[in-house]
Amino acid sequence: MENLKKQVGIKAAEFVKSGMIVGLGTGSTAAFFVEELGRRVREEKLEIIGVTTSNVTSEQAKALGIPLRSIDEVDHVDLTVDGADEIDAQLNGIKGGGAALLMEKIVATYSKDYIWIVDESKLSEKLGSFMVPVEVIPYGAEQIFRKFEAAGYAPTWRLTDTAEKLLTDMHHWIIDLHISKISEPEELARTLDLTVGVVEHGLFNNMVKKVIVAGADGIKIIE
Ligand code: ABF
Repeated sequence: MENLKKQVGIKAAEFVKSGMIVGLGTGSTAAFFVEELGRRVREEKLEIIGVTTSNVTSEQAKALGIPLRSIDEVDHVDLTVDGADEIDAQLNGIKGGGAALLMEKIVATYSKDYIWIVDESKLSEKLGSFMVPVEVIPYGAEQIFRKFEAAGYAPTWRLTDTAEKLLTDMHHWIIDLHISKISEPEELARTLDLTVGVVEHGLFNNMVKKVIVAGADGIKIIE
């Protein structure tokens, strides 16, 4: 599996040209993309500006010598490459398994081009095999949790290894929804968007432009 992730990470780096402002995704697959960019910066003198989607990715980019700016220090992002947890046949996706969904969605929003890199295990006919992360403000979060229970979303708190509520890079909590089949992801997204106290959620509908998938029979690009 790691080899498939590495393949798509390197493949996606081919879309990066000198002079680009590049959104750097989070997760184990995106880490291969960032690593390849670092190699090209070092060995090919690739000139790019990176825009991070998490503290973890910032640390990786800094260690690789990739210049970084915050999203507010650039006019736009030319290309963002990121991982995903599940993608349906319409290229709607679930992200946030890595608890970085808020910064990832912000950077994706200001990106002219947007690519996901995944191994084939992430592809589903319909979303729902992976939980839907929902980032919430701590004050009132318990009320939201009860609302989700009543709605039949089978919510669970995103916890640390020591069973504490995980605090995201932007200092919020995450409630994960376990909804087995999501036939209308845009309807669910609207419901979540209208829930007071929800900052953002991991449904990335109609956002990605291209998905690079590595599988047993090689790499394919879906767009
Ligand atoms: C990140 O990539 C997250 O949104 C998503 O959860 C994760 C997928 O991680 P991996 O590539 O390690 O499967 O963007």
